[in-house]
Amino acid sequence: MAEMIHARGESLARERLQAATVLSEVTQRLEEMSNHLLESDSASRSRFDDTESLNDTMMSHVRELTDEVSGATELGLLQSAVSARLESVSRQICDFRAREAVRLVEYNGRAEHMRERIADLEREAQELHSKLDLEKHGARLDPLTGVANRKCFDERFAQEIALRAQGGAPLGLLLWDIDNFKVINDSYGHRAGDRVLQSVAGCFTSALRAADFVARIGGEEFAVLLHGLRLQDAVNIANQVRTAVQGLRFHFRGTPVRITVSCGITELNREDASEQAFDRADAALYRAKSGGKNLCIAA
Ligand code: GH3
Ligand code: MG
Ligand code: MG
Repeated sequence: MAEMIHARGESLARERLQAATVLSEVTQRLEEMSNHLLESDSASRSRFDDTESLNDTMMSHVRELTDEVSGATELGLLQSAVSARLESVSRQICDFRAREAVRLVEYNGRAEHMRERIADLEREAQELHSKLDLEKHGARLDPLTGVANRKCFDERFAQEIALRAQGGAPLGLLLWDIDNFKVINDSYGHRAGDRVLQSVAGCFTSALRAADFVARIGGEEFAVLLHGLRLQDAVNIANQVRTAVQGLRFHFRGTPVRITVSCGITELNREDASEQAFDRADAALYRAKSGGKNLCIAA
């Protein structure tokens, strides 16, 4: 217990550390984006000021030119005044365009930088999502056998019961228990017992359809939900699985180990609560045990 609590404490601390790292990275990215917006803001303000001042200069040129034209008495003087003005106007427009070009290069650089940062952020968010999915998924699997755990079974069973109550397809519940498992543990050791659990779980998943649901609900106890099957079909499938387990050629350190399983089967009624259905299957499993084991019995 102390080890488990310690391990859980360590894993919580690790998760907290991961979350803190991700948060600080996100904060840094957000700060970068906010700086980018501030820079863009000040760049567009300086562009606005520059355009305004160009406009003012042009207006004053036009005003002065108008005065010069109305005051001119000689064509030669008028021509040189107009061409001086035009030269000054064209020089100022050239300068303005050069400043615009610099601003455009700066703007493109900033936009490119921001695009890269946003792509980074999206990638990081995606990775975080997959990691969270994995953790969520991991919390629902039995680490030893890789099938669903008790918590996952309880949730799934409650969902299936609700669907059945609403007139969903038939559903079979199979409760399994490995026969004489304590003897296997006592004779060959706990590690051999663990390997037997893995082999039996593997046998269940490979003998059943992908849509069927397999869970390890206790030490050497498994539950299976069979979709769309009436009682007799569920019994037939259960017997196929039982025969497959019996046929496992399991050896531990060169010694053949006989493995068999017993099963209690029930079909769910529309009015069943999960406890009722579970108890029926459990009572049938008990009969399979007292009837000699390596048996499948229907409730
Ligand atoms: P029966 O045929 O009546 O089912 O008898 P049994 O020996 O299989 O059942 P019993 O309940 O007496 O023993 C089950 C044993 O399973 C006891 C427990 O130590 C062992 N066990 C529970 N979980 C694990 C596990 O994760 N690994 C191993 N190796 N053994 C486990
Ligand atoms: Mg048991
Ligand atoms: Mg047992």
